Amino acid sequence: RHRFWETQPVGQFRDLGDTSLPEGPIEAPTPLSDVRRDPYNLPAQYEWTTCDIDDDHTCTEVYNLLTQNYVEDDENMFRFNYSMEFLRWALRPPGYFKSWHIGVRAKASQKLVAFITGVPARIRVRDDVVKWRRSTFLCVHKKLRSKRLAPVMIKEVTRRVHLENIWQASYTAGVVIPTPISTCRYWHRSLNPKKLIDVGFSRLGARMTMSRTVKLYKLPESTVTKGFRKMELRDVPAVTRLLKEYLRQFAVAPDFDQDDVEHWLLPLENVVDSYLVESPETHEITDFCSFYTLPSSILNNPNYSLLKAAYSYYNVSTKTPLQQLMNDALIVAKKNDYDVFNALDVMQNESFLKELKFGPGDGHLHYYLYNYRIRKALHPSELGLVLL
Ligand code: YNC
Ligand code: MG
Repeated sequence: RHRFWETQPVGQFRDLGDTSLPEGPIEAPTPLSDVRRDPYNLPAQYEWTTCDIDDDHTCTEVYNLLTQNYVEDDENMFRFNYSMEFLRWALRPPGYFKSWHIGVRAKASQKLVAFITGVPARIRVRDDVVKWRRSTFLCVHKKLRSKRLAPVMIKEVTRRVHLENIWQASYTAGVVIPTPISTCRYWHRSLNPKKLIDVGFSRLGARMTMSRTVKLYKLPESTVTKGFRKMELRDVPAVTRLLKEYLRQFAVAPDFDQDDVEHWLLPLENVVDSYLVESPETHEITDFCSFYTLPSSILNNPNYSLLKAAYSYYNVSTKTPLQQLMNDALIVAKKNDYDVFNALDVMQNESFLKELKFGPGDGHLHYYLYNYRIRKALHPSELGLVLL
């Protein structure tokens, strides 16, 4: 039973496989004047706050809440540690709304105890481009769990999204709720196998020694593709064209314009890295790859406190084979001291994962749409969308 999610306009488990239901919005927009004006009620000891993440003090509070209470792996060995620069990047894309950065404080102590956010995005589902909200960073302090605070926060952010005349949302989660449009898996490519084994992220394979393992994952010193270089501001128009054309083939994908590409893909130190291939002859931009930086805190290890992880983001190959392009991405990540390179099995990633020595992880990532029905779950390779 899902006491909350069964009341929401999302695909319901009981409707799975019912081909008589139409694809598309589940509920029509209501007139804006019918959207509730007042915030939802919180338990009496708590109050809503809008988090101004431009403000260093507030941003630090958000950072601390998430670093101590956000997503952990199943065995509670690692916890995401999004940096402040990352949070500012993720929460301030073109056209963002401050009112969608929502916190909950304890009235007496003014301590920040919960957080939820949305950012605007245009996402295409098959032929339908809609304004969406992308949702992340839902977090409730560990001491306040299982008190049904999350549904109130989701309703409140939904209300504020409706006030901007937006009626759809996309989000991902590790938990199964009604109803995933697709279920993906993370794959991991060791860059620093010794550290990964020391901290319990991976295990020494059967019949393997440490030195053979280190040798197995060794990468060349420099990239092999001619014309491979970091993306620059002047590349924004070409990268936008390349990406637009490439993302067409997927059932669900963002609809990026140049401003989005500048924000989401232009390199930003320790946040997002993008490389491209410029043909040495024609100077045409033919290929593109990118990853974002999301470290995890290593809980309870005497020697290490942080795992430096790169996450595969958007990659486009037209001339360079995707496998070679991604191998170059691994090489630059290794050079920049990342411990592991992670990738979902979305887009065409399955074509290189095994060959480049990625191993499957044990967690799943489920993709969801709010107020939008898809008749049949999608294969991960039909997804052209990576959420942070
Ligand atoms: C989750 N991750 O099923 P039912 S991902 C959505 N996403 O409801 P309570 C979730 N719903 O099943 P707790 C969820 N996790 O009874 C739980 N739920 O219908 C549902 N963890 O609430 C759950 N961050 O307050 C149940 O649970 C109800 O105290 C139970 O709080 C949950 O950001 C949570 O994993 C996740 O901080 C806040 O466990 C807490 O356990 C926590 O009793 C660690 O809640 C951090 C963590 C989640 C990361 C993420 C995506 C969020 C998407 C939110 C949905 C947005 C919908 C779109 C809005 C519409 C806009 C328009 C138009
Ligand atoms: Mg709760």
